[in-house]
Amino acid sequence: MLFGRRKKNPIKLPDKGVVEWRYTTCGYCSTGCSIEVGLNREGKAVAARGVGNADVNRGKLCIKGILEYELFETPGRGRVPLMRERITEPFREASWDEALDRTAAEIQRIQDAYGRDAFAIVSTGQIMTEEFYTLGKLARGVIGTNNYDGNTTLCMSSAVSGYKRSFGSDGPPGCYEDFEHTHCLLAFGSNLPEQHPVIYWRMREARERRKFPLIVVDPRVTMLAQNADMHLPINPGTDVVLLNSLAHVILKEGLHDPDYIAAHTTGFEEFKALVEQYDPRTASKICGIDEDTIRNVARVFGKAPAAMTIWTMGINQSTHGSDGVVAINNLHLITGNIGKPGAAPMSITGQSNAMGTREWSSCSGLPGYRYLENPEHRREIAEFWGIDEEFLPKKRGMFMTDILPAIETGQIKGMWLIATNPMTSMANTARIRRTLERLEFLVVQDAYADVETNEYSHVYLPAALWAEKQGCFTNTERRVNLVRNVMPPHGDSKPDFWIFNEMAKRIQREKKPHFPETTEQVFEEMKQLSKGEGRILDISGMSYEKIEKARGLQWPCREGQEKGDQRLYTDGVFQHPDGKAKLIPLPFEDNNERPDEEYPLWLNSGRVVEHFHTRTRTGKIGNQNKFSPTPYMEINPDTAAELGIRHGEYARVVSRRGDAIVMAQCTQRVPRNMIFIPFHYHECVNRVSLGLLDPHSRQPAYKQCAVRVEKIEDQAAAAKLNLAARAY
Ligand SMILES: Nc1nc2c(c(=O)[nH]1)N[C@H]1C(S)=C(S)[C@@H](COP(=O)(O)OP(=O)(O)OC[C@H]3O[C@@H](n4cnc5c(=O)[nH]c(N)nc54)[C@H](O)[C@@H]3O)O[C@H]1N2
Ligand SMILES: Nc1nc2c(c(=O)[nH]1)N[C@H]1C(S)=C(S)[C@@H](COP(=O)(O)OP(=O)(O)OC[C@H]3O[C@@H](n4cnc5c(=O)[nH]c(N)nc54)[C@H](O)[C@@H]3O)O[C@H]1N2
Ligand code: SF4
Ligand SMILES: [Mo]
Repeated sequence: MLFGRRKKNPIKLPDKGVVEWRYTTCGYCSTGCSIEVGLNREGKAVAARGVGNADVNRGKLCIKGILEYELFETPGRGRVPLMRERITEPFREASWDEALDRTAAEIQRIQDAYGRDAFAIVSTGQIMTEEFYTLGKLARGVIGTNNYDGNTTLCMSSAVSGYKRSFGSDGPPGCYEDFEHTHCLLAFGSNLPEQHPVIYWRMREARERRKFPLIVVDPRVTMLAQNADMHLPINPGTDVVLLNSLAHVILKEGLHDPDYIAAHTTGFEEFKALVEQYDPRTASKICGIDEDTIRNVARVFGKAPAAMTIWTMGINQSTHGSDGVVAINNLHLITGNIGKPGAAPMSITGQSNAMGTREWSSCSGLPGYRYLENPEHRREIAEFWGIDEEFLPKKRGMFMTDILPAIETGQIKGMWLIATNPMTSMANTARIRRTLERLEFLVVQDAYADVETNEYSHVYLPAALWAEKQGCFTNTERRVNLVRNVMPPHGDSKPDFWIFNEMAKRIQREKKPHFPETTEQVFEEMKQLSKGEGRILDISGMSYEKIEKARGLQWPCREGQEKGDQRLYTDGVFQHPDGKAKLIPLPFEDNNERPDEEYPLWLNSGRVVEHFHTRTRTGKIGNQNKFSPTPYMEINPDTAAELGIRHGEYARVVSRRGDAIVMAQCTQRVPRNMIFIPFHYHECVNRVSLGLLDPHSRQPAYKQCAVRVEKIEDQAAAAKLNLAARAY
């Protein structure tokens, strides 16, 4: 019998005239998909496809990857360096020599006048690992400022801090293949189908083959929650309470693993005493999940032969972000769910190379997971770079979220921003604007000249983007993959790597490290530093050629190893000096802004699948932007009706910080006491957000603050204001 298609017209893909496919790695999210970009006879990028034999994505791509080749010709890109004396003046075009000389001179002027740390450098999770390493060498070994950090403080620093507290080192211990072995998957504040579509696809395939329970903890009914066996709509910011209570039940009911606890952890007694206080009845009053559900989830997790937890910003972006991560680790340690197939506390990373910066940028320490606080590490790096040991600071400086307030107080006078757009992505836009205006000198290095933060710069350096250059990204499962150079840089823009090397030549210091000329030489240098007894971040068994052939290699990959290790801590040895993991008691403190009479709603924020961050890229690609070109909020239909607001109308969101005009999208996705706004739009959610900082990780609690929503009578005027927020 003949079915469907055969009788109809067959699907015909338009022939784009591709004559050559070039291998590279996606530059958006941390999934790390291998992509091939198709070039036509004129050498123009006209198509993209997923690489079939790449283990990560097995031929799949999401909408961002499929359309990524269009990036090369997007409007707003920087072609030439720009300069001006004052930010009130228009820019004039400049040569690279002029722009670099002026920047180097300003860095030195500020350091001479106010001290070395008065010049700050803030980077990103979106350039290549070799670029990170080079920038680290420049910042730590040549410029010598301790106020050097990245936007990963807005993103992953709670995960980093939590891993370090529990295990003595950063590094997600599991891999995607764990979905194939797990018997229980807990997901906290992570919306995989939209934010990591290809990891979601891997998880779903595994779940279809071998049904295992998926339990989603998220105050919204996300796409992932819609596909879950159980959805726990938790009260915002209370995950630690739920996690303590899960541990309480597991211990009470003897579902823990005493042998694992005794052999591989310390601190059990203190931990046990603390979770004793979090019986499900008490916990349910705080976290809003009923006591039977808490017991049920604890049993499913505790009885599973292998259990896995994933989490993303719902945990990290909280005033208890670091504690939330430690609480997840605690749960895994008491049940021995780590270092074996299907069992991992697995932080899902954010940006394409957020891992690369954690590993090699020296932002929070020194390259290769070394610490400034460790004299041995300082000596090793100073020797390797050929600089004075005393030139290195003895402890880490400020986080990004402390650097900006230090501009307000006059401690920091100059700043270099690389591939990050704080005018849109930091909380409290009005305050950030005043802060940037105070700088004596700001240099912005971005692929786009129209990025909002550039309105406050004295010098703009146009950077090459993604596959206009070559280097590595590390993904969520510690897999290093290669971004091959597919196209030449746009206009006269230059790879960040070239810019760092040029800057290194211009800063005067007695002793300077050597700066190799190609990223591949840099990779070889990093390999040297990664070798060593007991080092988990070992990449010495990799090479560019080997990485491309394997479509990505996981670390540790030691010299002589064909493939890297899939999992960390398989031997139960952790990176604390005693080789044990720490169980850490986590008392919960309710310290965030919460709704009250004047501001009765929770404001939650996050992302949608078609956009990436501040839309410098996705806002310019028609087939992505068309799905959500307008700043909007998800609001519960009952709440909207009470306020007299109709679906599709504009409304005003007001907080103690400011206000924003958004379109109302009525949906049951959010509860009645919450609105949700994607943060992709300029002059929108971060005009109202608060972003209180986590004490350990200094990460902002973007996911929670209090607002009210007001109806707007004059819809035409509101539409104009709303339009102003759509930069493109
Ligand atoms: N399409 C797309 N993909 C992306 C990105 C993008 O911009 N666009 N960005 C990348 C980056 S850098 C990152 S960091 C990731 C982020 O990936 P995700 O963290 O998955 O995305 P978000 O939408 O920021 O937040 C996830 C969920 O946290 C929930 N949440 C809020 N408060 C709480 C709480 O108190 N507890 C719990 N348990 N959950 C809560 C929100 O309701 C939201 O559904 O995505 C990456 N992938
Ligand atoms: N309210 C709210 N705010 C949030 C969040 C939230 O959930 N809610 N999430 C936070 C999170 S997790 C993150 S990661 C941050 C992200 O915040 P940002 O870092 O500000 O976001 P992006 O828009 O990705 O900025 C990256 C910039 O780098 C540029 N770029 C891209 N590639 C290159 C390159 O190769 N070289 C150079 N030099 N430039 C390049 C892009 O054009 C863009 O301007 O936002 C945070 N802000
Ligand atoms: S899932 Fe992430 S890495 Fe894969 S194509 Fe989409 S944006 Fe790129
Ligand atoms: Mo992020």
